[in-house]
Amino acid sequence: MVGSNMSASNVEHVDLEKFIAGVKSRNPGQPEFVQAVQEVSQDIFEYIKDKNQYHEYQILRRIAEPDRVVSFRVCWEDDNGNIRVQRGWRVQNNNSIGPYKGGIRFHPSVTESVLKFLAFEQTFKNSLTGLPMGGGKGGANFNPKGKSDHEVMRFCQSFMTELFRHVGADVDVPAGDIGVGAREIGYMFGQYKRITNKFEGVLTGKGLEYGGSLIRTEATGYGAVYFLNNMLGHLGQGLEGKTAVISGSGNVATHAAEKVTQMGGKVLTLSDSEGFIYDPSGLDQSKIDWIKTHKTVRRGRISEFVKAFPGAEFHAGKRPWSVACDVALPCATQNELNGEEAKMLVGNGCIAVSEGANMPTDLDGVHVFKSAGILYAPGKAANAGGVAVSGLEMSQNSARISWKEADLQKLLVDIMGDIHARCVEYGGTAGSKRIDYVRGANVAGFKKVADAMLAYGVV
Ligand code: NDP
Ligand code: 2IT
Repeated sequence: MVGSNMSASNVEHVDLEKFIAGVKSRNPGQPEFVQAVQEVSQDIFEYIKDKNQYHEYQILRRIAEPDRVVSFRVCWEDDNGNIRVQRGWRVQNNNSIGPYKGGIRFHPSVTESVLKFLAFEQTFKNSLTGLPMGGGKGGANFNPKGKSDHEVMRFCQSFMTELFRHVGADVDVPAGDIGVGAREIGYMFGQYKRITNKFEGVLTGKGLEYGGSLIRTEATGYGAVYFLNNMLGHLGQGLEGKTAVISGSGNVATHAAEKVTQMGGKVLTLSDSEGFIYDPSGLDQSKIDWIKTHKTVRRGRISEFVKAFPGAEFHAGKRPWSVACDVALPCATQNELNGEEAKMLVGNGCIAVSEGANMPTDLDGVHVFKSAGILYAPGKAANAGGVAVSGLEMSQNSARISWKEADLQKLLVDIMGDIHARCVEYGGTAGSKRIDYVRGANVAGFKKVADAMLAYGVV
């Protein structure tokens, strides 16, 4: 490590306030990115206050400046023959510990700020998994809702026709995220293979027929529940008999609901962008399967659940945080849980929150959870199971083999256990059982990347 042998120098240390002011002024109009950097900075400044080399080498400043942001035009033709133009991006945040790695999001709300925040978070998350992956994220302001299969295919092909020059199995390995699932990954992989004439592990979340890994689909949601169970276990409790409120009804939410149910909990809610469903009798596997098919095959709305299951209620335009519960899993999108809603959860007796989504709780909400002292796992720790199994997919692709389901299931459980242990190590306080999981995840995620950066010198 370069820095460890350095003598104290005259280099001036920037303080936290100046640092944040700098981030704000360099990134105007990018509130999500600023929020994500703010969320880690206090913990990192505290951790490095007596570690000169991190200051001298400007490590956090450099992690908070993406290696590069690529933006490109994506033209496609809709079914009526209209030419449509979208903007696509790939943010390559940091590749100090491995190739850039992170999902692709297709949603009308995608901006450079959103992708920069996601790529920044991904850098810490991927480090926490213990696997050799750097941080990246990409996407486009394309709305797949209401589009035909052929429209989605043409869009994905056009997107990859630009993206292919920036990615590769040892360079940058994208995957799915909001609006990008098995269908979109298939279309993008097909186009990459066609353009480059290479069959390589350039994407993860692939179909099992062409290099995908077992349990990748389930991994994020399952992992978030394993993390929740680990937090409860640290206090001598478990999920059995606990009520859970979950938001979202996509890949992460439905698999989180499935695992909570399997572990003896009762899932009361799921949601989409139009409102939430509340089922007082709990969502069993057959109801969860109905939602999975309804959302991913029929591409329907969650409101239709109450027609199929009349015991449930649909609350239009509302989020589920007013429903009393023991544990909550926000699994939809960023800033979907604010300070007021966090107070409502805590006031109604919620003892643990595990974030399946990325940055779903806003800064006020985080403050409420932390000051209430409840178990609170930030997304970069709790939802790391998805990218962890992506990392295992990369290993299988490199070795040209496929591992068995039972082995992968065990690896996922072990990786989530290791992340929990790292959070305990860096987020604990001597003489107390209480763990600051936010600090633990931030510091543990930072340390590995930072030490690799010190080894490289100034690059
Ligand atoms: P999906 O596209 O499968 O599902 C997204 C869900 O969130 C849908 O129910 C959608 O509702 C809802 N949603 C999306 N945007 C909004 C919004 N602006 N307001 C309200 N609801 C919204 O995505 P995923 O399940 O894959 O991703 C969910 C979250 O988990 C994201 O934050 C993602 O970054 C994160 N994540 C995903 C991983 C993965 O492996 N897929 C890994 C780690 C984190 P609607 O159908 O109405 O759009
Ligand atoms: O936010 C995330 O971790 C993901 N969308 C998954 C990334 C991946 O490369 O599997």
